[in-house]
Parts: sequence; C-alpha cells; structure tokens
Amino acid sequence: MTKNGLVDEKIGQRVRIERPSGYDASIWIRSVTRIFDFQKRRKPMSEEYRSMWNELGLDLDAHDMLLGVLGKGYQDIYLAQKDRPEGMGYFDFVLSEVHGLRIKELMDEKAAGRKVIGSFCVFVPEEIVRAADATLVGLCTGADFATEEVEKILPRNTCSLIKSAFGFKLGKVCPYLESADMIVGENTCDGKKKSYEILKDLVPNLYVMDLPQMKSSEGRAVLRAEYFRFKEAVEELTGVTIDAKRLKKGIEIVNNKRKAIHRLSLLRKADPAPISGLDALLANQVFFYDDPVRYTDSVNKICDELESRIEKMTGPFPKGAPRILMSGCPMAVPNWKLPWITETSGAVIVGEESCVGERGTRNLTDDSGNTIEELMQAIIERHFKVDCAIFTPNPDRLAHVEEMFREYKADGVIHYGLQFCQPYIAESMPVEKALEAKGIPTLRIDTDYGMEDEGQLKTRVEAFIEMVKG
Ligand code: BJ8
Repeated sequence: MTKNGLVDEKIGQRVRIERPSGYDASIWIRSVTRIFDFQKRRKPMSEEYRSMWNELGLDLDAHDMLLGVLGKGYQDIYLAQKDRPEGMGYFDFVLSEVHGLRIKELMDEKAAGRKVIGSFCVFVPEEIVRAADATLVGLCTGADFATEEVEKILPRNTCSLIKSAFGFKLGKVCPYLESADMIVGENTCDGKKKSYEILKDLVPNLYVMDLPQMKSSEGRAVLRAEYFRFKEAVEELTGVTIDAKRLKKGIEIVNNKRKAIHRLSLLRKADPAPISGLDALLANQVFFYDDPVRYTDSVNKICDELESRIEKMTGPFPKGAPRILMSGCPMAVPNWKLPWITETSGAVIVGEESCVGERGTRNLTDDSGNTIEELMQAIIERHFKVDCAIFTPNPDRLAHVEEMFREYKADGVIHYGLQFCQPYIAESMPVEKALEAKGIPTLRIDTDYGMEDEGQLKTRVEAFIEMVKG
C-alpha cells in the first residue's frame, strides 16, 4: 500500500485506486481497506460510524442488515466485472462510504452552520441550494425495505421507488433523510403527490413543491412561481440571502458536474465502449450524493482515462458487442437489476434516457445573466426542458430516445418501467410503437425491485439481444 494509492493483486484482477484530492490519507487508506472487505465478503463498514448513526436515530441492526446486502450486491454485480477503468476505484470508494464518510461530511457541514436538503426529483433546482451554501442530496429510493410496514400506509400498487422512500423512513435506515434539514417533495406523478400527504406526518420538515403538468405558458408560470417560492424557503432555512453573485456561483458548480457526466456519456459512443453501462450508471447515481466539486474532478479524471482507452480501442466488451439504450424510469442506488441482467447477457449499455442519466443532466443552465431575475429565469428555462413522463403531451422524450439511439449507435432500446408507474408505463406503448415503426428494435420491461422475476427477465433480455444481433 502506498500513501496515495493501493494495489491488490491477490483478488485475481489488478486494482489500483487513486486517492481523490480532498481526502485525508489516513481516512483514504481505511476506506480503501473497506472496499477490499467488500471483495472478501467481510462487513462493509466498521464500527466507527455507529455513534453517528445512533444519534441520527437509525435502527442499527436493520441498518447493518441493509449494508450487508448492499455490500454483497456490490460485490456480485460491480466488483465481479472485468476490465473496469481504474478511475472506477473512486466510485467504489464512494459507495463503500455512502452511509459512512459522506454522512460524516454532511454532519460536519451542519455543525459548521450549513444546511442539508433532501430531494426525490431532478426538478428540485440544485443551483438555488448551492447558492445558499447548502447541500442537496438525493434520498434513498432504490431498494425494498420494511415493505410490510409500508403497505399498511400506502396502497400495495404503488411503485417501488415511492415504497422504497417510505421503507427507508419507517425502517430507520436512511441517514440522508435523517440528517436533512428540509425534505422536498414535488407534485409530479399522482403516486408521489398523494404519498407526500402521508409523508408529512412521518417527517418534521417536508416542503412540497408544485409542478406544472403541461409545457404551456401557464405551466412555465407555475414553475416560475414555485422556484421563486423555493428560493425564499431556502433563504429562510439557511439565513442566507441569495444574490446574483451567489446564484451565478451555484449555477457554475452544478453546470460543471453536469458537463463532466455529459462528457462521460459522449465517450460511450465509441465501439468498443470504454466503460460498462453498470459503471456509467454508478457514476450517474453518485451525482446525487457526492460533494459536487470533488465529483466533477473525479468524473473528469475517469474521462481522461476513457479517452486513452478509446485510442487503444479497449473496453470491457469486445468491439461489435450489441449496444443497448435504456430508457424510462430512474434507477436509484442500488437498483442495478436490469442493467446487470443486460450486461451479463452479452450486450453493453451505451446510454440511459433517464433522470439518473441524460434526461437529468443533458441541459445546462445559462449563466450569462447578471441579475437575480435573469439567472432565476435561466434556471426555470433549463428545468422546463426536462421531459419527464408526468407532462402531457410529452413529444420531446420520444425525440430524445430516437436521438440517443442514433448518436450512441445503439442496436436496440430497452424501455424500463417500474410496475405501477402510470406515467412511464403509459408512455412505453406509444414509444415502442413509434420506435418500431422506424425500425428500432424495442423491448418493454415492467418490473420492480424484487428478484423474483430475474430468470424470466434474463430469458426475455437474452432473446432480445439475440434478435438485435441479427
Ligand atoms: S423528473 S422521472 S425524478 S418525477 S417511478 S415515483 S414517476 S410512479 S421518479 Fe421522477 Fe422527477 Fe419525473 Fe425524473 Fe412516480 Fe413513476 Fe414511481 Fe417515479
């Protein structure tokens, strides 16, 4: 082991993990050791955070169980991949510390007087949060937890994503939710809208943001009013008055991380793809948790490495491997089921038309304005372009799926709908019809977070991949 990196050749594959800037060497070495504990199937996180989790009110036994499952899943799905870019070591590190060091950082920020805001949706403008020196974090929504308890207060036919948010709350296993000074819910789909009426009694600090359902001038006015109301709420929470200088800085920080992840996305056009879809998805998922400046730096470093892989024509899948575009509902950590099934069936995923992917990050906020009014308007315009299926009609999404299919030289589209997600499942049929009419092979998958349908999904995905191979 060196001070800045660690090399372990005992695990069959050489792994080198660079220490990211901003991390103390001793913490880094401890954390990297924990990554190898993942690989050796030991307990993923040590005792040192237990008092912090206790103070946050987590159920330590349930939380241990969750971390055990997460560690095992990460081992089986991520660490089992071959020819990963070395830069993925950073994301392994972040995942190994997702409930540990990152929470400690948030607690330190809070102790220094800064605020943490939790969100469930890309419509919550991070620029405004950063402008007030606060931190926006995505809340845990990617795994089933305490489902029996959840189904006592939510209808069984609610999507897994919403149930997951409630399960993490009822099971007391989400340190992000427990450390948030404000939790922002948004009136997007009916499931979320109605569930916030119940969530407000479970958390002390829920703020609900209304959102338009149509891309009309009236819809834009709703978004405008809501973003100005949100700015005021953030100012009140933080005690910081957001002026143009602060907002410009907030836009710059968030734009930089969007640019970095978009750079990574564009590199996936190469054949062979320089990175697996699973690894690229992980980078997109970490977007919602990590310190934005450190994240930007780490993604750009991995992009440099991917550029050199492209020059050498190397990657985790051979040249000519079938290329798949995923489109549909967002996949939050640790929802890796469908990408894992797809990539262990011989295809490589080259893009995600999703909020944890291009839909969430492709657009930048214009930072040329000099007044609060101009900059706020730029934030409104940027977010008004997000083509979530809650909008009606929503033609831009189909156009983006087609555009990504062409640009990323995909061979087929897998449309991913979470069971009981009305907006995306309703759109999946016209999307499939329109794509098929243009000769684009499309597979519609509706699933949940359970593994019961793994075998059935694998059979369908393998057949689809065989078909697109021609
Ligand atoms: S902008 S996609 S992040 S709302 S899966 S809860 S839609 S029933 S997550 Fe989303 Fe914002 Fe839209 Fe993006 Fe409802 Fe569907 Fe569940 Fe969903």
